[in-house]
Amino acid sequence: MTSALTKNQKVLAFVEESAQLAQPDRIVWIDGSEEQLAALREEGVKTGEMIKLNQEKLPGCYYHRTAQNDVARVEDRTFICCKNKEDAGPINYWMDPQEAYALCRNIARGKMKGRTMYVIPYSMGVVGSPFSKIGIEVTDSIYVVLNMAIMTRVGTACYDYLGTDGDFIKGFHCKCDVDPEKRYIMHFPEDNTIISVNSAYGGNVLLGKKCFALRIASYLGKNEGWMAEHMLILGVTYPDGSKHYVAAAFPSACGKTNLAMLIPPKHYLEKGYKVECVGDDIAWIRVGKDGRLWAVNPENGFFGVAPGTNEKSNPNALAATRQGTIFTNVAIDPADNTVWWEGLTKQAPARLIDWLGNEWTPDSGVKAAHPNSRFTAPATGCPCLSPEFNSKEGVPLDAIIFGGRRATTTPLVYQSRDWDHGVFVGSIMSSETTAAATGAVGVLRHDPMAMKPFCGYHMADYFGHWIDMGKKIANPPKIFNVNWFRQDADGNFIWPGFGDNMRVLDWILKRCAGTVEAKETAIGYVPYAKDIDLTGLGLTEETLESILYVDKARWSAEADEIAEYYKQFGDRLPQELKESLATLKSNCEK
Ligand code: OXD
Ligand code: MN
Repeated sequence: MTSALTKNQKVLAFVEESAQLAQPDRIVWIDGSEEQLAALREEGVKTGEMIKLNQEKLPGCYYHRTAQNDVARVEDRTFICCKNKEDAGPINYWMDPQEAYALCRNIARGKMKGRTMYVIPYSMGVVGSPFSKIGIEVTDSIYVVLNMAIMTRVGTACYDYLGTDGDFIKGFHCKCDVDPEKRYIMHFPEDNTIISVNSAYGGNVLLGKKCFALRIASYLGKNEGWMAEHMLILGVTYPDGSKHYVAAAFPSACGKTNLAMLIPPKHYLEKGYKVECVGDDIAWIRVGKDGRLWAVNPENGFFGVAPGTNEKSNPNALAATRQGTIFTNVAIDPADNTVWWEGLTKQAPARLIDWLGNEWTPDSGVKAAHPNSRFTAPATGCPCLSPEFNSKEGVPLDAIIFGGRRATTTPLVYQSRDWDHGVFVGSIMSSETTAAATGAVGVLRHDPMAMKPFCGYHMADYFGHWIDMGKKIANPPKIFNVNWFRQDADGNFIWPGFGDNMRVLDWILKRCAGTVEAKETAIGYVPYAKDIDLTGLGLTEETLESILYVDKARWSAEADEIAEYYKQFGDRLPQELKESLATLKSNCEK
Protein backbone atom coordinates (compact mmCIF):
# COMPACT_ATOMS: atom_id res chain seq x y z
CA MET A 1 0.00 0.00 0.00
CA THR A 2 1.24 3.46 -0.89
CA SER A 3 -0.26 6.91 -0.65
CA ALA A 4 0.74 10.28 -1.99
CA LEU A 5 -0.34 11.78 1.35
CA THR A 6 1.65 9.77 3.88
CA LYS A 7 4.60 7.46 4.31
CA ASN A 8 3.57 6.54 7.85
CA GLN A 9 3.98 2.75 7.84
CA LYS A 10 1.37 2.26 10.55
CA VAL A 11 -1.24 4.20 8.61
CA LEU A 12 -0.43 2.32 5.40
CA ALA A 13 -0.62 -1.01 7.21
CA PHE A 14 -3.95 -0.13 8.85
CA VAL A 15 -5.48 0.94 5.52
CA GLU A 16 -4.12 -2.16 3.79
CA GLU A 17 -5.51 -4.45 6.47
CA SER A 18 -8.91 -2.70 6.37
CA ALA A 19 -9.06 -2.92 2.59
CA GLN A 20 -8.12 -6.60 2.60
CA LEU A 21 -10.95 -7.25 4.98
CA ALA A 22 -13.72 -5.12 3.48
CA GLN A 23 -12.56 -5.34 -0.16
CA PRO A 24 -13.64 -1.91 -1.44
CA ASP A 25 -13.51 -1.26 -5.19
CA ARG A 26 -11.56 1.95 -4.60
CA ILE A 27 -9.69 3.72 -1.85
CA VAL A 28 -9.94 7.52 -1.63
CA TRP A 29 -7.48 9.33 0.62
CA ILE A 30 -9.16 12.38 2.08
CA ASP A 31 -6.92 15.45 2.07
CA GLY A 32 -9.44 17.84 3.64
CA SER A 33 -9.41 20.21 0.65
CA GLU A 34 -12.60 22.10 -0.13
CA GLU A 35 -12.32 20.83 -3.71
CA GLN A 36 -12.42 17.20 -2.65
CA LEU A 37 -15.24 17.79 -0.15
CA ALA A 38 -17.30 19.65 -2.77
CA ALA A 39 -16.91 16.72 -5.17
CA LEU A 40 -18.05 14.34 -2.42
CA ARG A 41 -21.11 16.47 -1.67
CA GLU A 42 -22.03 16.29 -5.33
CA GLU A 43 -21.49 12.57 -5.42
CA GLY A 44 -23.57 12.19 -2.25
CA VAL A 45 -26.40 14.06 -3.93
CA LYS A 46 -26.14 11.82 -6.99
CA THR A 47 -26.32 8.63 -4.95
CA GLY A 48 -29.20 10.00 -2.89
CA GLU A 49 -27.20 9.91 0.36
CA MET A 50 -27.51 13.70 0.60
CA ILE A 51 -30.14 16.22 -0.48
CA LYS A 52 -28.98 19.69 -1.44
CA LEU A 53 -31.04 22.31 0.40
CA ASN A 54 -31.97 25.83 -0.72
CA GLN A 55 -28.52 27.32 -1.28
CA GLU A 56 -29.71 30.91 -1.06
CA LYS A 57 -31.34 30.50 2.33
CA LEU A 58 -29.02 27.78 3.64
CA PRO A 59 -25.71 28.10 1.79
CA GLY A 60 -23.58 24.96 1.89
CA CYS A 61 -26.33 23.03 3.71
CA TYR A 62 -27.35 19.45 2.99
CA TYR A 63 -29.86 16.96 4.30
CA HIS A 64 -29.54 13.30 5.17
CA ARG A 65 -31.98 10.61 6.29
CA THR A 66 -30.74 7.60 8.23
CA ALA A 67 -32.37 4.20 8.11
CA GLN A 68 -35.45 4.06 10.30
CA ASN A 69 -33.80 1.57 12.63
CA ASP A 70 -30.67 3.69 13.04
CA VAL A 71 -31.54 6.98 14.72
CA ALA A 72 -29.61 7.07 18.01
CA ARG A 73 -26.67 5.67 19.92
CA VAL A 74 -27.10 2.01 20.75
CA GLU A 75 -25.78 1.66 24.26
CA ASP A 76 -26.60 -2.02 24.55
CA ARG A 77 -24.54 -2.76 21.43
CA THR A 78 -21.59 -0.62 22.49
CA PHE A 79 -18.74 -2.64 24.00
CA ILE A 80 -15.51 -2.07 25.84
CA CYS A 81 -13.23 -4.88 24.74
CA CYS A 82 -10.35 -5.10 27.21
CA LYS A 83 -8.56 -8.29 28.18
CA ASN A 84 -9.94 -8.54 31.70
CA LYS A 85 -13.67 -8.28 32.01
CA GLU A 86 -13.29 -6.67 35.46
CA ASP A 87 -11.44 -3.72 33.92
CA ALA A 88 -14.52 -2.72 31.89
CA GLY A 89 -16.51 -2.54 35.14
CA PRO A 90 -20.15 -3.23 35.92
CA ILE A 91 -21.53 -0.30 33.90
CA ASN A 92 -20.08 -1.17 30.50
CA TYR A 93 -20.95 -3.98 28.15
CA TRP A 94 -17.82 -6.07 27.72
CA MET A 95 -16.60 -8.49 25.09
CA ASP A 96 -13.35 -10.41 24.90
CA PRO A 97 -11.13 -8.58 22.38
CA GLN A 98 -10.34 -11.67 20.28
CA GLU A 99 -14.01 -12.57 20.14
CA ALA A 100 -14.97 -8.98 19.25
CA TYR A 101 -12.36 -8.71 16.48
CA ALA A 102 -13.47 -12.03 15.01
CA LEU A 103 -17.15 -11.10 15.22
CA CYS A 104 -16.66 -7.74 13.50
CA ARG A 105 -14.29 -9.13 10.90
CA ASN A 106 -16.83 -11.77 9.96
CA ILE A 107 -19.53 -9.13 9.70
CA ALA A 108 -17.43 -6.67 7.65
CA ARG A 109 -15.69 -9.18 5.37
CA GLY A 110 -16.23 -8.14 1.75
CA LYS A 111 -18.88 -5.59 2.74
CA MET A 112 -17.24 -2.70 0.86
CA LYS A 113 -17.37 -4.61 -2.45
CA GLY A 114 -18.77 -2.23 -5.04
CA ARG A 115 -18.14 0.67 -2.65
CA THR A 116 -15.38 3.18 -1.99
CA MET A 117 -13.36 3.22 1.20
CA TYR A 118 -12.47 6.72 2.37
CA VAL A 119 -9.44 7.26 4.58
CA ILE A 120 -9.96 10.25 6.88
CA PRO A 121 -7.00 11.75 8.77
CA TYR A 122 -8.31 13.91 11.61
CA SER A 123 -7.14 15.64 14.72
CA MET A 124 -9.10 15.96 17.94
CA GLY A 125 -7.95 19.39 19.03
CA VAL A 126 -5.82 21.90 17.18
CA VAL A 127 -3.00 20.07 15.37
CA GLY A 128 0.16 20.50 17.42
CA SER A 129 -1.54 21.39 20.73
CA PRO A 130 -0.22 19.35 23.69
CA PHE A 131 -3.85 18.27 24.26
CA SER A 132 -4.46 16.98 20.72
CA LYS A 133 -4.48 13.49 19.31
CA ILE A 134 -4.70 12.14 15.77
CA GLY A 135 -7.13 9.54 14.45
CA ILE A 136 -7.51 7.78 11.13
CA GLU A 137 -11.03 6.63 10.28
CA VAL A 138 -11.75 4.43 7.30
CA THR A 139 -15.38 4.40 6.22
CA ASP A 140 -17.58 3.53 3.28
CA SER A 141 -19.89 6.50 3.89
CA ILE A 142 -19.69 9.89 2.21
CA TYR A 143 -22.00 11.17 4.97
CA VAL A 144 -19.38 10.18 7.55
CA VAL A 145 -16.58 11.91 5.61
CA LEU A 146 -18.59 15.12 5.32
CA ASN A 147 -19.63 15.07 8.98
CA MET A 148 -16.10 14.33 10.16
CA ALA A 149 -14.91 17.28 8.07
CA ILE A 150 -17.22 19.49 10.14
CA MET A 151 -16.79 17.90 13.57
CA THR A 152 -13.00 17.42 13.54
CA ARG A 153 -9.91 18.97 11.95
CA VAL A 154 -9.49 16.85 8.84
CA GLY A 155 -6.54 17.17 6.49
CA THR A 156 -2.98 16.48 5.47
CA ALA A 157 -1.59 18.45 8.44
CA CYS A 158 -2.46 15.33 10.49
CA TYR A 159 -0.12 13.22 8.33
CA ASP A 160 2.60 15.87 8.58
CA TYR A 161 2.23 15.76 12.34
CA LEU A 162 2.36 11.94 12.44
CA GLY A 163 5.51 11.76 10.33
CA THR A 164 6.74 8.33 9.34
CA ASP A 165 5.98 6.47 12.53
CA GLY A 166 3.66 8.54 14.75
CA ASP A 167 0.81 6.74 16.51
CA PHE A 168 -2.88 7.37 16.05
CA ILE A 169 -6.29 5.98 16.99
CA LYS A 170 -7.53 3.46 14.43
CA GLY A 171 -11.19 3.69 13.47
CA PHE A 172 -12.86 1.22 11.12
CA HIS A 173 -16.41 1.98 10.07
CA CYS A 174 -18.50 0.00 7.62
CA LYS A 175 -22.21 0.53 7.05
CA CYS A 176 -22.49 -3.12 5.98
CA ASP A 177 -26.28 -3.72 5.66
CA VAL A 178 -27.32 -1.32 8.45
CA ASP A 179 -28.62 -4.46 10.14
CA PRO A 180 -29.61 -3.64 13.74
CA GLU A 181 -29.06 -7.26 14.78
CA LYS A 182 -25.45 -7.11 13.63
CA ARG A 183 -24.75 -3.58 14.81
CA TYR A 184 -21.68 -3.29 17.05
CA ILE A 185 -19.72 -0.33 18.31
CA MET A 186 -16.52 -1.87 19.67
CA HIS A 187 -13.74 -0.18 21.59
CA PHE A 188 -10.34 -1.72 22.17
CA PRO A 189 -8.74 0.75 24.58
CA GLU A 190 -5.63 -1.40 24.96
CA ASP A 191 -5.09 -1.29 21.16
CA ASN A 192 -6.22 2.31 20.43
CA THR A 193 -8.79 0.84 18.08
CA ILE A 194 -12.49 1.38 17.35
CA ILE A 195 -14.70 -0.74 15.08
CA SER A 196 -18.24 0.27 14.14
CA VAL A 197 -20.40 -1.89 11.89
CA ASN A 198 -23.98 -1.80 10.60
CA SER A 199 -24.82 1.77 11.62
CA ALA A 200 -24.71 5.16 9.97
CA TYR A 201 -26.03 7.26 12.91
CA GLY A 202 -23.62 10.02 13.98
CA GLY A 203 -22.97 9.00 17.58
CA ASN A 204 -22.14 5.46 16.42
CA VAL A 205 -20.04 6.31 13.37
CA LEU A 206 -18.35 9.70 13.72
CA LEU A 207 -15.62 7.85 15.51
CA GLY A 208 -13.75 10.96 16.66
CA LYS A 209 -16.62 11.93 18.92
CA LYS A 210 -17.99 9.59 21.58
CA CYS A 211 -15.82 6.59 20.65
CA PHE A 212 -12.45 8.34 20.59
CA ALA A 213 -12.81 11.68 22.40
CA LEU A 214 -14.64 10.08 25.33
CA ARG A 215 -14.35 6.28 25.58
CA ILE A 216 -10.79 5.79 24.31
CA ALA A 217 -9.63 9.19 25.57
CA SER A 218 -10.97 8.62 29.09
CA TYR A 219 -8.82 5.48 29.24
CA LEU A 220 -5.79 7.34 27.84
CA GLY A 221 -6.44 10.17 30.27
CA LYS A 222 -6.39 7.78 33.23
CA ASN A 223 -3.05 6.34 32.12
CA GLU A 224 -1.51 9.65 31.12
CA GLY A 225 -2.83 11.85 33.96
CA TRP A 226 -5.49 13.96 32.26
CA MET A 227 -9.27 13.86 31.88
CA ALA A 228 -11.70 13.39 28.97
CA GLU A 229 -15.15 14.55 30.02
CA HIS A 230 -18.69 14.88 28.62
CA MET A 231 -18.66 18.60 29.28
CA LEU A 232 -19.40 21.90 27.60
CA ILE A 233 -16.97 24.76 28.17
CA LEU A 234 -18.10 28.37 28.34
CA GLY A 235 -16.53 31.68 29.18
CA VAL A 236 -18.21 34.58 30.98
CA THR A 237 -16.81 38.05 30.33
CA TYR A 238 -17.45 40.52 33.16
CA PRO A 239 -18.14 44.21 32.71
CA ASP A 240 -14.50 44.90 33.72
CA GLY A 241 -13.31 42.69 30.84
CA SER A 242 -12.10 39.77 33.00
CA LYS A 243 -12.99 36.27 31.80
CA HIS A 244 -14.01 33.23 33.78
CA TYR A 245 -14.46 29.74 32.40
CA VAL A 246 -16.61 26.85 33.52
CA ALA A 247 -17.01 23.28 32.29
CA ALA A 248 -20.33 21.53 32.77
CA ALA A 249 -21.36 17.89 32.45
CA PHE A 250 -24.96 17.02 31.62
CA PRO A 251 -26.35 13.81 30.14
CA SER A 252 -27.14 13.74 26.42
CA ALA A 253 -29.94 16.04 25.27
CA CYS A 254 -30.19 17.91 28.61
CA GLY A 255 -29.30 21.34 27.24
CA LYS A 256 -25.49 21.42 27.05
CA THR A 257 -25.58 23.21 23.70
CA ASN A 258 -28.10 25.72 25.05
CA LEU A 259 -26.07 26.46 28.18
CA ALA A 260 -22.83 26.70 26.20
CA MET A 261 -24.32 29.38 23.96
CA LEU A 262 -26.62 31.19 26.36
CA ILE A 263 -27.52 34.81 25.94
CA PRO A 264 -27.72 36.52 29.34
CA PRO A 265 -30.89 38.42 30.35
CA LYS A 266 -31.12 42.00 29.12
CA HIS A 267 -29.97 43.68 32.32
CA TYR A 268 -26.80 41.57 32.38
CA LEU A 269 -26.10 42.49 28.76
CA GLU A 270 -26.65 46.14 29.56
CA LYS A 271 -24.10 45.93 32.35
CA GLY A 272 -21.60 44.40 29.91
CA TYR A 273 -21.73 40.66 30.66
CA LYS A 274 -21.10 38.30 27.76
CA VAL A 275 -21.10 34.51 27.44
CA GLU A 276 -18.92 32.78 24.85
CA CYS A 277 -18.86 29.16 23.81
CA VAL A 278 -15.66 27.13 23.77
CA GLY A 279 -17.41 23.78 23.35
CA ASP A 280 -20.81 22.12 23.73
CA ASP A 281 -20.11 18.44 24.36
CA ILE A 282 -16.58 17.34 25.18
CA ALA A 283 -13.73 18.73 27.26
CA TRP A 284 -10.17 17.44 27.47
CA ILE A 285 -8.68 18.73 30.70
CA ARG A 286 -5.11 18.94 31.99
CA VAL A 287 -3.32 20.42 34.97
CA GLY A 288 -1.52 23.60 33.90
CA LYS A 289 1.82 24.91 35.12
CA ASP A 290 -0.11 27.31 37.35
CA GLY A 291 -1.74 24.41 39.21
CA ARG A 292 -5.13 25.13 37.71
CA LEU A 293 -7.18 22.91 35.41
CA TRP A 294 -7.07 23.89 31.74
CA ALA A 295 -9.61 22.65 29.21
CA VAL A 296 -9.91 22.42 25.43
CA ASN A 297 -12.78 21.37 23.26
CA PRO A 298 -11.32 18.69 20.96
CA GLU A 299 -14.15 19.07 18.43
CA ASN A 300 -14.51 21.53 15.55
CA GLY A 301 -18.30 21.64 15.18
CA PHE A 302 -21.61 21.00 16.92
CA PHE A 303 -23.60 17.79 16.54
CA GLY A 304 -26.67 19.24 18.20
CA VAL A 305 -30.22 18.05 18.83
CA ALA A 306 -32.47 20.02 16.45
CA PRO A 307 -35.95 19.83 18.06
CA GLY A 308 -36.50 22.66 20.51
CA THR A 309 -33.77 24.82 18.95
CA ASN A 310 -35.25 28.16 17.95
CA GLU A 311 -34.70 31.90 17.86
CA LYS A 312 -35.64 32.16 21.53
CA SER A 313 -34.14 29.02 23.07
CA ASN A 314 -30.78 29.22 21.31
CA PRO A 315 -30.35 31.90 18.61
CA ASN A 316 -26.60 31.21 18.50
CA ALA A 317 -27.03 27.53 17.67
CA LEU A 318 -29.69 28.40 15.13
CA ALA A 319 -27.35 30.91 13.48
CA ALA A 320 -24.62 28.26 13.42
CA THR A 321 -26.92 25.99 11.40
CA ARG A 322 -27.58 28.56 8.67
CA GLN A 323 -24.47 27.69 6.65
CA GLY A 324 -22.30 24.67 5.91
CA THR A 325 -24.54 22.38 8.00
CA ILE A 326 -25.69 18.82 7.49
CA PHE A 327 -29.17 18.16 8.86
CA THR A 328 -30.10 14.60 9.76
CA ASN A 329 -33.65 13.29 10.21
CA VAL A 330 -35.33 16.69 10.49
CA ALA A 331 -38.28 17.54 8.19
CA ILE A 332 -38.02 19.26 4.82
CA ASP A 333 -40.26 22.17 3.91
CA PRO A 334 -40.94 21.55 0.21
CA ALA A 335 -42.22 25.10 -0.30
CA ASP A 336 -38.66 26.43 -0.28
CA ASN A 337 -36.47 23.36 0.24
CA THR A 338 -35.44 24.36 3.77
CA VAL A 339 -35.68 22.45 7.04
CA TRP A 340 -38.10 22.35 9.95
CA TRP A 341 -38.35 20.59 13.28
CA GLU A 342 -40.68 20.65 16.26
CA GLY A 343 -40.14 23.86 18.18
CA LEU A 344 -38.40 25.75 15.36
CA THR A 345 -41.49 27.93 14.92
CA LYS A 346 -44.65 28.05 17.03
CA GLN A 347 -46.74 27.03 14.10
CA ALA A 348 -45.69 24.22 11.82
CA PRO A 349 -45.78 24.82 8.06
CA ALA A 350 -48.96 23.51 6.43
CA ARG A 351 -47.10 20.82 4.54
CA LEU A 352 -43.79 19.08 5.14
CA ILE A 353 -41.88 15.98 4.14
CA ASP A 354 -41.19 14.24 7.43
CA TRP A 355 -37.99 12.51 8.54
CA LEU A 356 -39.24 9.27 7.03
CA GLY A 357 -39.82 10.91 3.64
CA ASN A 358 -43.61 10.92 3.98
CA GLU A 359 -46.03 13.76 3.31
CA TRP A 360 -46.83 15.45 6.62
CA THR A 361 -49.39 18.00 7.83
CA PRO A 362 -49.96 19.36 11.35
CA ASP A 363 -52.85 16.87 11.58
CA SER A 364 -50.70 13.85 10.83
CA GLY A 365 -50.51 12.98 14.53
CA VAL A 366 -46.80 12.12 14.37
CA LYS A 367 -43.64 14.17 14.76
CA ALA A 368 -42.26 15.66 11.54
CA ALA A 369 -38.66 15.50 12.77
CA HIS A 370 -37.25 12.59 14.74
CA PRO A 371 -36.84 13.62 18.44
CA ASN A 372 -33.11 12.90 18.08
CA SER A 373 -32.75 14.64 14.72
CA ARG A 374 -29.53 16.57 14.50
CA PHE A 375 -27.57 19.38 12.92
CA THR A 376 -23.86 19.06 12.23
CA ALA A 377 -22.72 22.68 12.16
CA PRO A 378 -19.22 24.15 11.84
CA ALA A 379 -18.19 25.90 15.06
CA THR A 380 -17.08 28.94 13.08
CA GLY A 381 -20.73 29.70 12.26
CA CYS A 382 -21.58 30.27 15.92
CA PRO A 383 -21.83 34.01 16.66
CA CYS A 384 -20.75 33.56 20.29
CA LEU A 385 -17.77 31.32 19.59
CA SER A 386 -14.98 32.12 22.04
CA PRO A 387 -11.80 33.70 20.66
CA GLU A 388 -10.08 30.96 22.70
CA PHE A 389 -11.74 28.23 20.62
CA ASN A 390 -8.51 27.46 18.74
CA SER A 391 -6.20 28.07 21.69
CA LYS A 392 -3.54 25.38 21.97
CA GLU A 393 -3.33 25.82 25.75
CA GLY A 394 -7.08 25.84 26.38
CA VAL A 395 -8.84 27.90 29.05
CA PRO A 396 -8.43 27.81 32.87
CA LEU A 397 -11.47 26.53 34.77
CA ASP A 398 -12.94 28.40 37.73
CA ALA A 399 -15.81 25.95 38.17
CA ILE A 400 -16.99 22.49 37.21
CA ILE A 401 -20.73 21.97 37.12
CA PHE A 402 -22.66 18.71 37.12
CA GLY A 403 -26.34 18.59 36.26
CA GLY A 404 -29.13 16.17 35.58
CA ARG A 405 -32.80 16.18 34.71
CA ARG A 406 -34.56 15.69 38.04
CA ALA A 407 -38.21 16.58 38.64
CA THR A 408 -37.69 16.50 42.44
CA THR A 409 -35.09 16.31 45.24
CA THR A 410 -32.04 18.00 43.66
CA PRO A 411 -32.08 21.77 44.23
CA LEU A 412 -31.55 24.36 41.52
CA VAL A 413 -27.90 24.66 42.53
CA TYR A 414 -25.56 23.58 45.31
CA GLN A 415 -21.84 23.63 45.86
CA SER A 416 -19.70 20.77 47.07
CA ARG A 417 -17.67 21.22 50.23
CA ASP A 418 -14.37 20.47 48.46
CA TRP A 419 -12.89 18.57 45.51
CA ASP A 420 -13.41 15.07 46.93
CA HIS A 421 -16.97 15.87 47.91
CA GLY A 422 -17.39 17.32 44.39
CA VAL A 423 -16.33 13.96 42.95
CA PHE A 424 -19.02 12.37 45.13
CA VAL A 425 -21.58 14.88 43.81
CA GLY A 426 -20.65 13.95 40.22
CA SER A 427 -20.71 10.25 40.99
CA ILE A 428 -24.30 10.34 42.32
CA MET A 429 -25.77 12.14 39.30
CA SER A 430 -29.05 10.70 38.13
CA SER A 431 -31.08 11.89 35.21
CA GLU A 432 -34.16 11.03 33.21
CA THR A 433 -33.27 9.34 29.91
CA THR A 434 -33.71 11.15 26.57
CA ALA A 435 -34.02 10.27 22.88
CA ALA A 436 -30.25 10.52 22.32
CA ALA A 437 -29.97 6.80 22.96
CA THR A 438 -32.32 3.98 21.98
CA GLY A 439 -34.65 2.75 24.74
CA ALA A 440 -37.33 4.27 26.93
CA VAL A 441 -37.38 8.03 27.47
CA GLY A 442 -37.97 9.67 30.87
CA VAL A 443 -36.66 6.85 33.05
CA LEU A 444 -34.53 7.99 36.00
CA ARG A 445 -31.10 6.36 35.86
CA HIS A 446 -27.68 6.92 37.39
CA ASP A 447 -25.38 8.74 35.02
CA PRO A 448 -22.22 9.58 36.96
CA MET A 449 -20.53 12.71 35.62
CA ALA A 450 -22.81 12.21 32.55
CA MET A 451 -20.28 9.55 31.54
CA LYS A 452 -22.34 6.39 31.95
CA PRO A 453 -22.42 5.71 28.21
CA PHE A 454 -18.93 7.07 27.57
CA CYS A 455 -16.46 5.86 30.18
CA GLY A 456 -13.96 3.52 28.52
CA TYR A 457 -13.02 1.61 31.67
CA HIS A 458 -14.20 0.64 35.16
CA MET A 459 -16.42 3.41 36.54
CA ALA A 460 -15.03 3.07 40.08
CA ASP A 461 -11.47 3.45 38.72
CA TYR A 462 -12.72 6.52 36.88
CA PHE A 463 -13.97 7.93 40.21
CA GLY A 464 -10.55 7.07 41.63
CA HIS A 465 -8.89 8.95 38.78
CA TRP A 466 -10.95 12.03 39.65
CA ILE A 467 -9.83 11.74 43.28
CA ASP A 468 -6.20 11.34 42.18
CA MET A 469 -6.42 14.33 39.85
CA GLY A 470 -7.61 16.41 42.79
CA LYS A 471 -4.31 15.70 44.53
CA LYS A 472 -2.39 17.12 41.57
CA ILE A 473 -4.29 20.41 41.30
CA ALA A 474 -2.91 23.11 43.57
CA ASN A 475 -5.75 25.49 42.63
CA PRO A 476 -8.74 23.28 41.85
CA PRO A 477 -11.94 24.65 40.37
CA LYS A 478 -14.94 24.64 42.71
CA ILE A 479 -17.51 21.95 41.98
CA PHE A 480 -21.27 22.55 41.75
CA ASN A 481 -24.44 20.70 40.86
CA VAL A 482 -27.39 22.28 39.06
CA ASN A 483 -30.88 21.10 38.17
CA TRP A 484 -32.88 23.23 35.74
CA PHE A 485 -35.67 20.67 35.60
CA ARG A 486 -37.58 20.86 38.90
CA GLN A 487 -41.34 20.48 38.32
CA ASP A 488 -44.43 21.69 40.16
CA ALA A 489 -47.36 19.45 41.08
CA ASP A 490 -48.79 19.87 37.57
CA GLY A 491 -45.56 18.83 35.88
CA ASN A 492 -44.54 22.34 34.77
CA PHE A 493 -40.91 23.37 34.97
CA ILE A 494 -40.46 25.89 37.79
CA TRP A 495 -37.17 27.44 36.70
CA PRO A 496 -37.31 29.19 33.28
CA GLY A 497 -33.88 27.90 32.19
CA PHE A 498 -32.13 28.94 28.96
CA GLY A 499 -30.72 32.51 29.18
CA ASP A 500 -31.93 32.84 32.77
CA ASN A 501 -29.45 30.16 33.79
CA MET A 502 -27.02 33.10 33.73
CA ARG A 503 -28.43 34.04 37.12
CA VAL A 504 -27.21 30.73 38.54
CA LEU A 505 -23.87 30.98 36.72
CA ASP A 506 -23.48 34.41 38.26
CA TRP A 507 -23.93 32.96 41.77
CA ILE A 508 -21.52 30.12 40.96
CA LEU A 509 -18.82 32.53 39.81
CA LYS A 510 -19.39 34.74 42.84
CA ARG A 511 -18.83 31.69 45.03
CA CYS A 512 -15.60 31.02 43.14
CA ALA A 513 -14.52 34.60 43.75
CA GLY A 514 -15.56 34.36 47.41
CA THR A 515 -17.90 37.33 47.14
CA VAL A 516 -21.16 35.73 48.28
CA GLU A 517 -22.18 33.75 51.36
CA ALA A 518 -24.00 30.43 51.21
CA LYS A 519 -25.99 28.24 53.53
CA GLU A 520 -24.41 24.99 54.66
CA THR A 521 -26.88 22.12 54.32
CA ALA A 522 -26.84 18.33 54.47
CA ILE A 523 -25.72 18.10 50.84
CA GLY A 524 -23.37 21.09 50.54
CA TYR A 525 -23.65 24.86 50.16
CA VAL A 526 -26.95 26.23 48.86
CA PRO A 527 -27.62 29.88 47.93
CA TYR A 528 -29.66 32.21 50.06
CA ALA A 529 -32.61 33.07 47.80
CA LYS A 530 -31.78 36.77 48.05
CA ASP A 531 -28.43 36.13 46.37
CA ILE A 532 -29.87 34.82 43.11
CA ASP A 533 -30.72 37.76 40.86
CA LEU A 534 -34.45 37.59 40.06
CA THR A 535 -34.64 40.99 38.28
CA GLY A 536 -37.36 40.98 35.65
CA LEU A 537 -38.04 37.28 36.03
CA GLY A 538 -41.51 37.24 37.55
CA LEU A 539 -40.48 34.46 39.94
CA THR A 540 -41.00 35.08 43.64
CA GLU A 541 -38.31 34.52 46.25
CA GLU A 542 -40.68 32.04 47.85
CA THR A 543 -40.88 29.94 44.68
CA LEU A 544 -37.12 30.13 44.36
CA GLU A 545 -36.80 28.95 47.94
CA SER A 546 -38.96 25.95 47.09
CA ILE A 547 -36.38 24.79 44.52
CA LEU A 548 -33.42 25.57 46.75
CA TYR A 549 -34.86 23.61 49.65
CA VAL A 550 -32.98 20.52 50.78
CA ASP A 551 -35.51 17.96 51.92
CA LYS A 552 -33.61 15.75 54.36
CA ALA A 553 -36.14 12.91 54.19
CA ARG A 554 -35.84 12.73 50.41
CA TRP A 555 -32.05 12.96 50.60
CA SER A 556 -31.92 10.26 53.22
CA ALA A 557 -33.83 7.98 50.86
CA GLU A 558 -31.51 9.12 48.05
CA ALA A 559 -28.49 8.17 50.20
CA ASP A 560 -29.92 4.66 50.69
CA GLU A 561 -30.46 4.36 46.99
CA ILE A 562 -26.90 5.54 46.29
CA ALA A 563 -25.58 2.94 48.74
CA GLU A 564 -27.39 0.27 46.70
CA TYR A 565 -26.00 1.71 43.47
CA TYR A 566 -22.47 1.84 44.86
CA LYS A 567 -22.59 -1.86 45.86
CA GLN A 568 -21.81 -2.96 42.31
CA PHE A 569 -18.41 -1.22 42.49
CA GLY A 570 -17.28 -3.35 45.43
CA ASP A 571 -13.75 -2.76 46.67
CA ARG A 572 -12.82 -0.56 43.74
CA LEU A 573 -14.99 2.28 45.03
CA PRO A 574 -12.69 4.97 46.47
CA GLN A 575 -12.78 5.37 50.23
CA GLU A 576 -13.39 9.12 49.80
CA LEU A 577 -16.75 8.43 48.16
CA LYS A 578 -17.77 5.97 50.87
CA GLU A 579 -16.98 8.65 53.43
CA SER A 580 -18.98 11.31 51.58
CA LEU A 581 -21.94 8.95 51.43
CA ALA A 582 -21.72 8.23 55.16
CA THR A 583 -21.59 11.99 55.83
CA LEU A 584 -24.65 12.58 53.65
CA LYS A 585 -26.60 9.89 55.47
CA SER A 586 -25.67 11.18 58.92
CA ASN A 587 -26.31 14.81 57.90
CA CYS A 588 -29.82 13.82 56.87
CA GLU A 589 -30.47 12.26 60.24
CA LYS A 590 -29.37 15.26 62.30
C1 OXD B 1 -24.37 13.55 21.78
C2 OXD B 1 -24.85 12.60 22.80
O1 OXD B 1 -24.64 13.35 20.59
O2 OXD B 1 -24.47 12.76 23.96
O3 OXD B 1 -23.66 14.48 22.17
O4 OXD B 1 -25.60 11.68 22.46
MN1 MN C 1 -23.05 14.34 24.21
